[in-house]
Amino acid sequence: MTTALLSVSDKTGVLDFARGLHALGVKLLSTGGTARLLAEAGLPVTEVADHTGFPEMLDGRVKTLHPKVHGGLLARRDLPEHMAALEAHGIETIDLLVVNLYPFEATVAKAGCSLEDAIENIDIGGPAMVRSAAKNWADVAVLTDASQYAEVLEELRADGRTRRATRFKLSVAAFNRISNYDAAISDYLSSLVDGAATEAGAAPVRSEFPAQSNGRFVKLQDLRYGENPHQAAAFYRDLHPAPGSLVSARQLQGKELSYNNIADADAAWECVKGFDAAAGEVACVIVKHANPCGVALGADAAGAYAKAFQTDPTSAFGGIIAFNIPVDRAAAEKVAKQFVEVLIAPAYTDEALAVFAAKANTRVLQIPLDGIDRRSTSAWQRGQNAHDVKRVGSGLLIQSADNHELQRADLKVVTTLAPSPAQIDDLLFAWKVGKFVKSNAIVFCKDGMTVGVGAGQMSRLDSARIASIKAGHAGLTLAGSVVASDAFFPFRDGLDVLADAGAVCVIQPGGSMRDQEVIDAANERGIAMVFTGVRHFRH
Ligand code: 93A
Repeated sequence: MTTALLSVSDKTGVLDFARGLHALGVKLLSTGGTARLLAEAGLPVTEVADHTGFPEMLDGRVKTLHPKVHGGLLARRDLPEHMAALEAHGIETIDLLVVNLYPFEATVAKAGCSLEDAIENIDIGGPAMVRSAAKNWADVAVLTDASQYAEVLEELRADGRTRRATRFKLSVAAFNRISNYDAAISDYLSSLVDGAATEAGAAPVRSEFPAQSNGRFVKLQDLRYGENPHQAAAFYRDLHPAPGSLVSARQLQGKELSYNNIADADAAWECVKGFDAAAGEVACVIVKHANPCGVALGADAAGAYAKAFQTDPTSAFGGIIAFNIPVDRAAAEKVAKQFVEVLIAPAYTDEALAVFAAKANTRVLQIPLDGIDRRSTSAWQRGQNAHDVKRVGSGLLIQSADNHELQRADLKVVTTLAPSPAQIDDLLFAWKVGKFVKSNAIVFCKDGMTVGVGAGQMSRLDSARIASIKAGHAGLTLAGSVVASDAFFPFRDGLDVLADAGAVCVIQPGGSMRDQEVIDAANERGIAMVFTGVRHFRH
């Protein structure tokens, strides 16, 4: 090991790393700002400009784009012709490269970032060096993140050089980094609406659906199989996941998560997260085959679970259970009485964990919710996806996610009878649950719990019938219940099924050609009905 070149925008940890290199007798080359930092700390450092004999120019746009840099990085040490060419041109080898790039992603993430600012933050020389070093990984170690400093220093201290496997790993990480960097630039530029017409200093107008999208994912784990055993599968996360999302789950115990476990856990978690425990909405959601089969609010976790379980004890067997508050011993003891596939909560008491320790197969997941800001205008900060994606043939359907939150003031009473304040609470609860039930969705509720769920039918009428049959099987009465329908009633027959079952209030979007027929039916049957003006299809 003879020479290292350091050129970093984010200077975190670089001084200690450079000190370590110096102590091992490594010669340090560096660009302007980085060189200054090292020199001020008393380290002997040669500026790249002095090394190449060519000054930094064009406001730093050309700093390291020189054959003395790229030749030193790219020459194959095992080829005599390469080494002879270096010799002939007076070029020294560079064996270690430390680069992190101009902060393009952070710059364009700032509100009001101008096009000029974005463009100036496109790093050219950095990625060029990273590519050269990463291509020549057999001889050169390339570090693109401060988290890599410690391991490399340790290897150098141990035997004066980095391990081949480490250099390969660093090269892969380097190509991933510049690929993600270029994707961020391409995504940003592709999102500009008439970018060339942007006024000097102004923030360009950006489209939510760019002309090209380079969605990036990082593998979290391989899965044993997919939805069925003959399908292979893996679990990936977004490059920058939102706080409080399933991908940040820590598995505290239990068998390996399966593909279906993850899909169901996401449905349960997204539904329970919709309730704000800090505002008194302590909730429990039980999911089976991607549909909620029991949702309830309670005074505490145990209370919410007991109610949610009552909705459909048969389906709850082997279900996925999610809470939006920490699980304590009382809740754990109740839950542990039946077979649970996956349990999810923001935290667990030690006593609760001790209860599950006896149930070795139950997968216990912990997902902190503290990073979420419910009042933020950014979906990401609220812990929600901004977009929803579905695969179709060789294409993708992308839409903004269904993040609509209905407010009390949005409700329009359309019947002679109006719901009482307590009934409105239940209607809003039913509506929130209905958003997570596959269409056609019919959700009967009473006293902050679901009492009958009809999901995924091809006709609304059948969903209504199924919800009422299931309530009967669970021994629950629907007399005095409220109902949410995720979309309008095309005819009065669906409403008649709800009335026959005992419902007294209905919440639905409205907007059917036959709204008047349905309103008349509600008045005739003594039902209070409110329109939301918004529907929640979920397929
Ligand atoms: O403007 S550049 O695209 N042109 C270059 O030749 C160049 N060489 C290194 N940017 C260039 N860099 C970048 O400068 C590095 O990727 C690093 O982010 C930054 C470090 O500059 P300084 O050491 O002056 O703070």
